[in-house]
Amino acid sequence: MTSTETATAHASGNAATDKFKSERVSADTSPERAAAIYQDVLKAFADVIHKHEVTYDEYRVLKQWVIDVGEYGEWPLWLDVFVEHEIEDVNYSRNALTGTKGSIEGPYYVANSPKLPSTCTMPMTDKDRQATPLVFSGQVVDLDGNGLAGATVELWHADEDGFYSQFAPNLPEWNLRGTIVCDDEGRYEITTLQPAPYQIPHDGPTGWFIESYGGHPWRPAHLHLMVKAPGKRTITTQLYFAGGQWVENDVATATKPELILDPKAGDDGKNHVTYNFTLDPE
Ligand code: MBD
Ligand code: FE
Repeated sequence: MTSTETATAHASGNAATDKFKSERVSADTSPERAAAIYQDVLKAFADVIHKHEVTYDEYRVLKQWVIDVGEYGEWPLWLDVFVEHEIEDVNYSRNALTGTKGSIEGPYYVANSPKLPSTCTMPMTDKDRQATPLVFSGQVVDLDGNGLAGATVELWHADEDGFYSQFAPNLPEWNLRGTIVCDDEGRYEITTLQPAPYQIPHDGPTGWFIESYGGHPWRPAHLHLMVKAPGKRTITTQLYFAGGQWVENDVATATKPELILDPKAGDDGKNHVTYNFTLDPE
């Protein structure tokens, strides 16, 4: 992954694009299914163009913008903010799942984060330690509520300034990232920091796009999680905070009522909350 010198949309976009390109992706889509999907996509384009009588100037602006998104490396960002939630939604319904709801992965997941014990503190900087600590505990269970041995909880989130390690400069490689190895009953108790509301990078083409329709670039404060256990379906999800700014108006449309935490301030100066993850069978 390239390191980034400045916290710009261009730099974080290029880092996200490099990371995505380092993964090998494929899908077993038949030519018939591919034809059906592409024809419908083009039909949707045609419908919009005719409905709004799109002008040649508007077409050329689109063309320029698409080129810019690529040059800034912002396709992972733009697609995950504006498209991924529909993919996530349709896959949850199609598989008739009943476990904990998922949410979008977003552009900043990195696999193979360092392992941490079931009771742990996330790697953080001295600056991060000045934020309010959040003690997040719970259990990974199956559909009958039995604790799952061999479960892991991968957690990644931004610091108070809204920066994700490996996508912003001057942060330790695995800051606020870890793979928590749960105990034999799937339990964990993770101390991290209470995250803040987050602005997606908006000084590049994704930001110009949002500005063009008078939108905002904010996401509510959130934790990203990927929860795994042997023989169970992996959940990729996010957790949010009750009453938090932008929970009702997330630019990425990725909040759900089932994914909202309501931490209580303890006498120890830390926020405390419990949340369990229920995994569907594979
Ligand atoms: C994020 O942190 C995020 O979660 C999403 C979905 C998009 C951009 C940045
Ligand atoms: Fe995020």
